[in-house]
Amino acid sequence: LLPFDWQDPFDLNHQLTDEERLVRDTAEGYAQEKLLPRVTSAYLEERFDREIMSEFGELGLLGATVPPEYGGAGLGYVSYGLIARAVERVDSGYRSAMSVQSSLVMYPIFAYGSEEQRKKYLPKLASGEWVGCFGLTEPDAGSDPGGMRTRAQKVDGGYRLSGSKMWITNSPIADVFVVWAKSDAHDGKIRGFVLEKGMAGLTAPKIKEKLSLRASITGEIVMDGVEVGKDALLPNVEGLKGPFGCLNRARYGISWGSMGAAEACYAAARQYTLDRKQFGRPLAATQLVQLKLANMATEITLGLQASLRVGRRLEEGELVPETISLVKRNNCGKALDIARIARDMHGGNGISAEFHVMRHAANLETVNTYEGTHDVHALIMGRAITGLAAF
Ligand code: TGC
Ligand code: FAD
Repeated sequence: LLPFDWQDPFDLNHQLTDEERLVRDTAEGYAQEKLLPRVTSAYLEERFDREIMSEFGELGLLGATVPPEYGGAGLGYVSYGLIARAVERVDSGYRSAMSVQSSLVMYPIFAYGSEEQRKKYLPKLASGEWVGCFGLTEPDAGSDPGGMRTRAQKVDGGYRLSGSKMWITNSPIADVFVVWAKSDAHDGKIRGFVLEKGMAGLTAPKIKEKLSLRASITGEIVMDGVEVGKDALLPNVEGLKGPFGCLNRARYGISWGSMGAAEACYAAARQYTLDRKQFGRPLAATQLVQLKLANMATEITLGLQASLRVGRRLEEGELVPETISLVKRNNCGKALDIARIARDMHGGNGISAEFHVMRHAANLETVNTYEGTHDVHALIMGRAITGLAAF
């Protein structure tokens, strides 16, 4: 009989390849040694340290699935998920910076871009020399991105973009902007454009005073008649399947990442309740605390196993978007519950930045909302289950 491993009951470790274990250990080592020591001050001061992108790049953590000829690491989707899990074990905001760059900026340029666009942008995004952002959401179009107002008009030699995007991760520090607009030159269909910092009419003001994801920088993208050449258009996709194709990858990564945050909260709650004595015994010796820890271990184990399954299917070329909704929704919702309960188990100390759990809980409020809210993913599944769209 093997002993029960409280950190890995289903032996996920041995379901990984040697390469995946190496990627995991590299990402975990970096996250614990370099990210954890600075996260509290970054969070309290609402600051994203730009050099983190260069550090990610040096370690090959950006665009992990992009082929090496474009600067990526050429890894599989499980490795990508393991990176997200390691980084989000420290902070969801740091994982956001990584996943936007990898899945929402590098992926569309790789999958939908011209050869010139790939060569121009991907190596510098992979190294972290350039930071990217992804503009889909607008002030009046969040869950329903088909209602976007941003327009691209045909002009001599290219396009003129007008409109604004809201709640955009990385935008105030971005060099490269992947934005989605309805294009008059393409029968009003949604098309992707790559914009660059410094273009006339393009600004990206920071959104201040967030109470969640404070170590991630978020902003608007304001396009006031930004004129771009024809070469700014992503030539190989049109319609909402363009942005959704990127979101599939990012949502899948978030399913791993949110479990990393949950694991951090579970481990913290376990240690805290072992150390803390009330009524003459450790809190961990009480039935209610053990029930909570058992529930956490169960949800994390099942959630990770589900993400692994979806990752393996992606690697086999099987992409069923509703299964990605299933794991994104389940894992984010469960991680948020776990973080809130871990906060409670820490008592008063639980509200202190020093113990990390409340920061995770506050972050996971955003993670449960972005990339499709918890309820929108239920509706995506509901449509597939019933054949009826209830949005
Ligand atoms: P619908 O009619 O369902 O689809 C329109 C077209 O898109 C295709 N499609 C997909 N293609 C690939 N993958 C998917 N997952 C797809 N889902 C849909 C579909 O086949 C169709 O193609 P075609 O060729 O027939 O035109 O579209 P709808 O307008 O009814 O959409 C409904 C809904 C709810 C599914 C969708 O709008 C939705 O998912 N809303 C949520 C919006 C969202 O997730 N926004 C995320 C913004 S980015 C972000 O949050 C980044 S945070 C990053 C960070 O910091 O980590
Ligand atoms: P709404 O769509 O207005 O939803 C409000 C509420 O109504 C939710 O509870 C929702 O579930 C519910 N609801 C909506 N439609 C229905 C329905 N049909 N039936 C029942 N309930 C419904 N976007 C980007 O494009 N790029 C980014 O980089 C990015 N980064 C983000 C970073 C942060 C910190 C945050 C907070 C958001 C970010 N987003 C980004 C935006 C994010 O994707 C949206 O906030 C999200 O998709 C929800 O849209 P909304 O905020 O407009 O909410």
